[in-house]
Amino acid sequence: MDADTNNDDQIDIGINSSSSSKLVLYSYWQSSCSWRVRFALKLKGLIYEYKAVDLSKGEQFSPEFEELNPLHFVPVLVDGDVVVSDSYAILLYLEEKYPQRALLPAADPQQRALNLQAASIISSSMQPLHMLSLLKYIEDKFGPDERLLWVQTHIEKGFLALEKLLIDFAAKYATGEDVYMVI
Ligand SMILES: N[C@@H](CCC(=O)N[C@@H](CS)C(=O)NCC(=O)O)C(=O)O
Repeated sequence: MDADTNNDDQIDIGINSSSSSKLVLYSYWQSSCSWRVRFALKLKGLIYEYKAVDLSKGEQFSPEFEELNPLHFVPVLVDGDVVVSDSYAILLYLEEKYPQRALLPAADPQQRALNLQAASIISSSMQPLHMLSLLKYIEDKFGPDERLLWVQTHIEKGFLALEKLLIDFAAKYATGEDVYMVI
């Protein structure tokens, strides 16, 4: 059974979390921003409840979800009383709160910066430029051809920048021999 297609699933993905608070992830199966967070939760062996927000049905605009994120975007992570939206912020929150299986290399500032920079390129300079609502806006205003051109231009620009950034560091994984924030 695919967890992504089901509301309110309790997903046990590893060892118990170090906190007694319950982690809840609001996500959508096609959301790459949410995949990042799910990878991090998995690496850290954290148990969480998965709540599907069906972006195709506009569930991100429900009053309940708006309370969590007025921008109407997934992912949102709820950890007890703490609510964090935006995948980059969630990754940094998880790293601080649950330090097991680090997402950033501890001893090497350059490697840390490399991971943060690559993660930021993806989450700020690439993905938001082809999010659902923006693409709909472009298509409505300028038509489907412009939408495709827009997506291709920005994805290509981002990957060229990433390639240049990582070329001297990439090994088994994007930034070296280990899995960190950027795989
Ligand atoms: N910078 C945000 C971007 C969030 C975002 O774009 N989320 C998309 C899914 S990957 C979304 O909810 N889109 C809904 C929409 O565009 O209406 C992050 O990394 O979390």
